Amino acid sequence: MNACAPAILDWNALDAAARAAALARPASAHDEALRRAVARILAQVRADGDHALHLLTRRYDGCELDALEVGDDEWAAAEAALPAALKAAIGEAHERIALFHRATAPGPVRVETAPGVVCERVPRPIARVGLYVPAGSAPLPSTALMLGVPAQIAGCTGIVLCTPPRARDGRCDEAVLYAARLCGIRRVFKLGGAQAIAAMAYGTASVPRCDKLFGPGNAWVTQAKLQVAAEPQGAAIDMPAGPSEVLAIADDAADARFVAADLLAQAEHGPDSQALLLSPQPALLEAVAGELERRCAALPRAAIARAALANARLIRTASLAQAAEISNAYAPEHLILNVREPRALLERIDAAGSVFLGAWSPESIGDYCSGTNHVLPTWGHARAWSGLSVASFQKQITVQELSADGLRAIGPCAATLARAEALEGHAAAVTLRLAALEAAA
Ligand code: HSO
Ligand code: ZN
Repeated sequence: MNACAPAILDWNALDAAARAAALARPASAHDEALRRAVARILAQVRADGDHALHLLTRRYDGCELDALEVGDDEWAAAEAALPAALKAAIGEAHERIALFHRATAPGPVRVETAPGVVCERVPRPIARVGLYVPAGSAPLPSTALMLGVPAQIAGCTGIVLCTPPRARDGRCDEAVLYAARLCGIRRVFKLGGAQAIAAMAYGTASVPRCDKLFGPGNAWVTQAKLQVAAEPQGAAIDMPAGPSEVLAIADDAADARFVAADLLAQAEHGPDSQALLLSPQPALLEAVAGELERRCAALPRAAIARAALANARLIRTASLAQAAEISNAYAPEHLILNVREPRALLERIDAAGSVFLGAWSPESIGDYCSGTNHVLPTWGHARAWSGLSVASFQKQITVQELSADGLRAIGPCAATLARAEALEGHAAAVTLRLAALEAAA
């Protein structure tokens, strides 16, 4: 009774339908009722601005706010209240995240594609960005770093952060504020849910309008982001998001306690988060099932973890190569390769948000402080999307400059193509200049 560990499946004994079921994500929460409820909130904020925000915050967050924006007093109180060890850990994580994100930031590129023809690509920051930091079951200061650091490095000038206020005192989580300030963020609003997304997408008297919205959130937040992004002139969004997920591949060298701990770390995120384990080793699968059983109840969030483990799968594969194939089909947000030769297996991986190699690289480290970003594509979107990076906060503008010789060299190519498309005006913009050059020669 109350079992935590899911049954062990043998992949090669499953038919196509059972295989599809084994890799199925939990049903999407985006039903029609949610869609309509979110549309109503968006319309309300668009029409009534701050007034609607106060009303919705009273209804959904259970608090009455004097001001929507975090003021000087609250900033100072947050800094004073935070334990020194937590401040140091946030500072240390900030440094490594910044180090990795600076190193992977796109720089300008310049290529001379023909003599006298220079093509360039220059990055420019997205001016106004809106960051959402959830606080549903617990506030996530690490998410403030994962959004704030790349925004700061990209050079975004107008950075706004929304995070829900606490019902008990109408304040924001102190660690989220501290992390935001480390990233140079000065404007934080006590807003959560669809109303926060509406405020940043449309702008109100208090909240500046943003060009692109970032960050994870619950089904309401995600639905709100999808709706504003679909509007003509609507704010852009970082990526379609779903519940968090991990897929681990382990061999006989793996310590079952470590593997189970990684699955449980995922499971405690939320009842809808997913954890999968693939292994050719029946003994390892059995041992992990035993560990899940033993450890799950001890977690403070055991009820959440237990619910999530109901969606978990322990799957026996014929080989590690087959496990890699299955993983590619699933395209997990996080992929843990807890095997003897993780680099060799990585060669076979072509779809995953972030990969953790070997016995000593738990996902928790990437969640907080190795340096990589933890805002990653879920729900199979890793087949086509990447996690957040500095590039997500920039546009890449291309530039070209031709000398007279350059135009002489490649103008005829353009004119021929223009005529093939029956676009004489295009051809003339080139041939007129070529004629002028010839006349001057
Ligand atoms: N695993 C989450 C991020 C997170 N974990 C925040 C702990 N705090 C999605 O990548
Ligand atoms: Zn996590």
